[in-house]
Amino acid sequence: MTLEMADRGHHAEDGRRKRQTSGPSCQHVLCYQLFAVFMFIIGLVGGIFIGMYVDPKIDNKENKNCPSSTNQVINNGNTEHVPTVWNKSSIGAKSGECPFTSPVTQTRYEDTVFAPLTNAEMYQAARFLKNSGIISTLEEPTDLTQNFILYQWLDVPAKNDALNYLDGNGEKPKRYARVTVQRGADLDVMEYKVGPLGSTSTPMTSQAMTRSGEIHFNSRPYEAVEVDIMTEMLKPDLAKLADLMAESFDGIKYPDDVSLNFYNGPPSMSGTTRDTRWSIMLNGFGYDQGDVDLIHILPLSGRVHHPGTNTSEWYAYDFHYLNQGPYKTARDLMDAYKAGAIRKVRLDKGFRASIVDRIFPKRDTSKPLREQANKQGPRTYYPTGPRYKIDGTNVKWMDWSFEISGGQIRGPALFDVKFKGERILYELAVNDIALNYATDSHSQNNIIYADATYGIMGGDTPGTVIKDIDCPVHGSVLQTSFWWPTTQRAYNMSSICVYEADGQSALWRHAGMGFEAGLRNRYLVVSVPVVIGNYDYTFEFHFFLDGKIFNYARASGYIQASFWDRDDPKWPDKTRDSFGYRVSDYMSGPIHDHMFGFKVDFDLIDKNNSFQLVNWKAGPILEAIRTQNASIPDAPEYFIYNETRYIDWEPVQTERAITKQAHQQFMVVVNTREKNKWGVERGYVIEPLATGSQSLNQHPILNALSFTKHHCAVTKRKEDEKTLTSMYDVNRMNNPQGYLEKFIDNESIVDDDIVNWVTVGFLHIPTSEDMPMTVRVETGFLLRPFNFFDRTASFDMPQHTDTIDGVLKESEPNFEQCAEPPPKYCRFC
Ligand SMILES: *[C@@H]1O[C@H](CO)[C@@H](O)[C@H](O)[C@H]1NC(C)=O
Ligand SMILES: *[C@@H]1O[C@H](CO)[C@@H](O)[C@H](O)[C@H]1NC(C)=O
Ligand SMILES: *[C@@H]1O[C@H](CO)[C@@H](O)[C@H](O)[C@H]1NC(C)=O
Ligand SMILES: *[C@@H]1O[C@H](CO)[C@@H](O)[C@H](O)[C@H]1NC(C)=O
Ligand SMILES: *[C@@H]1O[C@H](CO)[C@@H](O)[C@H](O)[C@H]1NC(C)=O
Ligand SMILES: *[C@@H]1O[C@H](CO)[C@@H](O)[C@H](O)[C@H]1NC(C)=O
Ligand SMILES: *[C@@H]1O[C@H](CO)[C@@H](O)[C@H](O)[C@H]1NC(C)=O
Ligand SMILES: [Cu+2]
Repeated sequence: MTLEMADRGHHAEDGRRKRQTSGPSCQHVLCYQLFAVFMFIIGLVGGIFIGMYVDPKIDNKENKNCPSSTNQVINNGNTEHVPTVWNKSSIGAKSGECPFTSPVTQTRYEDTVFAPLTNAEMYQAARFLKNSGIISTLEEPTDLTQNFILYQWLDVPAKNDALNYLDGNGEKPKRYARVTVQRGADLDVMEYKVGPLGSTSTPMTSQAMTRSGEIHFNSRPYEAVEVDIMTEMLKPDLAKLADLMAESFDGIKYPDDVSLNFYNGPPSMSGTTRDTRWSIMLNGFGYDQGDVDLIHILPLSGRVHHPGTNTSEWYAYDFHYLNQGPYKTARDLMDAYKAGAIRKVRLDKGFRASIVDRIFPKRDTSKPLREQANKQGPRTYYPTGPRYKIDGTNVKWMDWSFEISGGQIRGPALFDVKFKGERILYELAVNDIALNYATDSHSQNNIIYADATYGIMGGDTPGTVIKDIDCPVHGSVLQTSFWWPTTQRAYNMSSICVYEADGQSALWRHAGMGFEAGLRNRYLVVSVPVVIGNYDYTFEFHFFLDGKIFNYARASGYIQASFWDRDDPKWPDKTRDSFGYRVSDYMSGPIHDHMFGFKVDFDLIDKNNSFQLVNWKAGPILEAIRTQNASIPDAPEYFIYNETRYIDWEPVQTERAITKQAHQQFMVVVNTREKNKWGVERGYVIEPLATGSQSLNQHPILNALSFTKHHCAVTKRKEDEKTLTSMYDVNRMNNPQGYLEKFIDNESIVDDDIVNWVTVGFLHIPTSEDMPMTVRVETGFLLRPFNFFDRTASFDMPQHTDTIDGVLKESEPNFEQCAEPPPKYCRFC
């Protein structure tokens, strides 16, 4: 569900890279002035965000607003006071705002080894590349033959270097940028490692990480310059079709009412040429040129042949109207249309005017309020202030500690995840999201997106965290930066929210006859909402008190619809076709999947781990017993049934992909040299939540995006096998070069540094409930201690225990009634 680019008629703009792509009109000064104002406002709002939630000084000032500091009652585990937790007479009592001490002790990122690149670092790298002649411009590129920066992200230090530093003796790794450069002059894309960044005595260098010509120019991600040229190029053709558009599509005027979409279909199979499908769609809401829904796609489409940089060799062809074609030229299509040689469609009059009412996400005022819906719902707050600390990008909470990282291409990542002083993971990272659509449409069948080709945390909107909706008022917002190729500038966005959540249910409980005990489930959340065109994904990492980590991938946003041709004679059932349901007036919801690929690099205690499948089986008693001792002659007499369940251990010796789980398999990572008190190998189990699987067998996607075939693949960790896809492979699927399957080549993974590549996803059959908006679908996986501790790790927490004799009473720390600070933020004011 990614929209690469949408030309907004005369306000051409890249819809996917909202506010990023210059269209022809964006070359007008006014457009940039507006943009500058916009970015200024973002700066201001961003500033307010930082001020409120990150800057400790301002937080202190806010503390002065608290009526008195005696408000801050923190019981440090002493249980001599009877807790007032359930003092009913005090509930509802008027009191001051809750005490709040900012959890953010340091806002500087650059001191951290894994921190995402900052704006300043991106500029430093860009200036260096300009000065060394590797890029030809630091201004907005206007010509395809220029060499300019596409994207930048942190070049994560080699693991050995990072560990040597983290674990005590090594030198602190310096920070480097990984920079992709589109080289129109050389007809390729290059990647450079640029640094060290910051002020160091070491002179900066740029090291080419790819060979010249290795990444073909035509397998590059889409960018604005070519989109603008294609848009301009299509203008005369579309002008010829103006009557057809007006007649068919409720009187629309070209270009004012129409946007152009260029889809990644992908643009090439070989990576050496470039052809892009386009279609038109109705303009959306009128708030910002970049606001697009992908619902109103109209059945007028075609292709552009646009390899290389010599645009005089580019041409438009393959025109289709209502899936009828191909017509070589717009003129041919118009002639056939005028001659009545083809079937026509006519949208109902007034349809266009109803778009905002039908799909803009506002309350449906034609419906009465539900009973009591005019009251505020339950809310959570920190009665004694935050219990986590954020130092730059280092987060600490309840004996957990980790580094927040990530970049604009691959999305969020966490490094050096430790619990109770022991390392659990070296890296836990989102790597890619793959989607593949099926629908009966010339422009949209087989659309394939690999979102890392465009950027997962890459600046579709400047502030993706929506306070009080996906991030509590008291949550801490961290900013990350992205590089926008269109202006060759870096921008901040409020992209990460950290907060402690109240699960409002028991993490564990037992109520006996003479006692009751339990622990309320509270957990730390790192929430990263990203916007990729029409779709929103929220990645959440949840850290639990007992050592579990839940990883979620959630989806919401607009579906990418397809035109529903109600008069298409080939479909007998007018409510559905082979690829989906009719979901609205002229919309069909194309089936597709969302497959999320994660990198999970466990370092349980130390780097060298092993992988086991604990197979959950069933069979005759004797068979079960003989899996452990083959010389047992007979089954013991006391088993009452002949069939039993049993488990069977399979140490996996060499790299392996787990694709179809024939029986239930527990995927366990262990450190075979580390045993718990009971002599058992200490481990963690990887448990996918409900997940869809790849159903394709021969499709070209299966190489480039081979991670979609597996639930999990385990490979030996290598510095040159950093991510599970190459960001160029989806544009050269017949010749992929950096895909997961290549890593699986029978190397030993016993007691070695290993990586688990975990894939989870959902299969999406859009229904009418996806209109106007897909309502939160989720999947994910759980990392759970598996004999890692001698006993449950959460029993060191203050908890609730109450015995009938009154002798043993334990409770959570005391607190005094206080008021949640009111929301104080506003993005657009
Ligand atoms: C309960 O709250 C009331 C009002 O704040 C206070 O007077 C009373 O002492 C409290 N009781 C206990 C047991 O803490
Ligand atoms: C965000 O932008 C401001 C102003 O340009 C800058 O001072 C700050 O360092 C930026 N933050 C990051 C994370 O780059
Ligand atoms: C671009 O293509 C045209 C048409 O094939 C050709 O005449 C021209 O020489 C080409 N220009 C360059 C710079 O190669
Ligand atoms: C249990 O089942 C196995 C396999 O079907 C069979 O060989 C064996 O005789 C059975 N044993 C008993 C005690 O029924
Ligand atoms: C298997 O079980 C038999 C019978 O109890 C026992 O004698 C033998 O030592 C066991 N084998 C192993 C390898 O433990
Ligand atoms: C993998 O390696 C093992 C032992 O190292 C060997 O026996 C096996 O034949 C190899 N398999 C393949 C497919 O190369
Ligand atoms: C981990 O395994 C590698 C490869 O077998 C070995 O060279 C290294 O010494 C081991 N490291 C530790 C900490 O055991
Ligand atoms: Cu979907």
